[in-house]
Amino acid sequence: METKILIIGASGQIGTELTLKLRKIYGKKNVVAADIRNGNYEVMESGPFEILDALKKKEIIRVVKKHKINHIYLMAAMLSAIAEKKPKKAWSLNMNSLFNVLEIGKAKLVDKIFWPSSIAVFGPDSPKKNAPQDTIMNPTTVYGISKVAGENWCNYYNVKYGVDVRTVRYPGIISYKTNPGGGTTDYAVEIFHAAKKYKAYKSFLKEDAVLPMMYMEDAIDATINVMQHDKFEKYTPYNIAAISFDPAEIAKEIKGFIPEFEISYKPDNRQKIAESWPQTIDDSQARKDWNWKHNYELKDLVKTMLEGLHFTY
Ligand code: AKB
Repeated sequence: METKILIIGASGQIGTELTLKLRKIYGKKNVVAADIRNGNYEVMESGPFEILDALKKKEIIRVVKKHKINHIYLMAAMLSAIAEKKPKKAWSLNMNSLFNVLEIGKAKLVDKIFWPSSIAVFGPDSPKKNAPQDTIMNPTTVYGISKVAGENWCNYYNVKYGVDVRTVRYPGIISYKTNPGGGTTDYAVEIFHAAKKYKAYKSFLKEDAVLPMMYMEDAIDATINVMQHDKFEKYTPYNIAAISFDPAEIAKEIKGFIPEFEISYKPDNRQKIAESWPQTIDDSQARKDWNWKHNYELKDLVKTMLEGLHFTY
């Protein structure tokens, strides 16, 4: 059967680049982008697009039937920092959008679902270094709580109703093509724009706030690879890791390209969120089960970001 994909949240940071990559692999007409707002020019022009609210199940079903969709990627979510400001709205969006899609899986209207989780599932009680996939979680953010709950619901629908749902836990994702919005790891994208524009950046995280990060291309590969894998014995929310660094380290790398670049620090409420997350995570199971590997080290990422942004400024 031909793969027909629906991406909900296709105008967001990861959704945008995921849409373009999936269209390259599966063909433009087979990948329907959907979001509550229009996407960028490339997303809108390169294939079918539907305005779609992830909270409206009937609407999702209509789009699924119209395009004969069999795989859904649910990328719509409210991220950690903004979710702290709008807890109920975040909970509603993050959970109810997932329920909608899981119910569609239960009704056998689609046969595979991708739902992303995050390093936000971990909390202050989790190991700071090399946090295992299965460990004490106890997240202290609304976003983290929604991700742990979501993972449990994915497992429930998988065991009880045989829904094939797949999950990776994203670290902070960095790209020059699309901007994140409302996350704690957003500084690692902002810093490049500021370096190019002003040769200076004021970080909202402390200089030694080490967090797991990843270049977008690696994140997209992980997402597509976990979906392309034949069949998993059980639902597994996979840790995926690439690099970990703090603001001081990335600033030093940027200085290698832009010697005048200066970083200063004014930590805000996002520092507390960062402190609740691990610095590094153990992704050995993903590496073993479906050959996950990252390609971008810190040096490659910094070079690619600065070269990519060159054309934007
Ligand atoms: C955030 O900072 O909220 C996200 C994430 C780590 O899931 N980038």
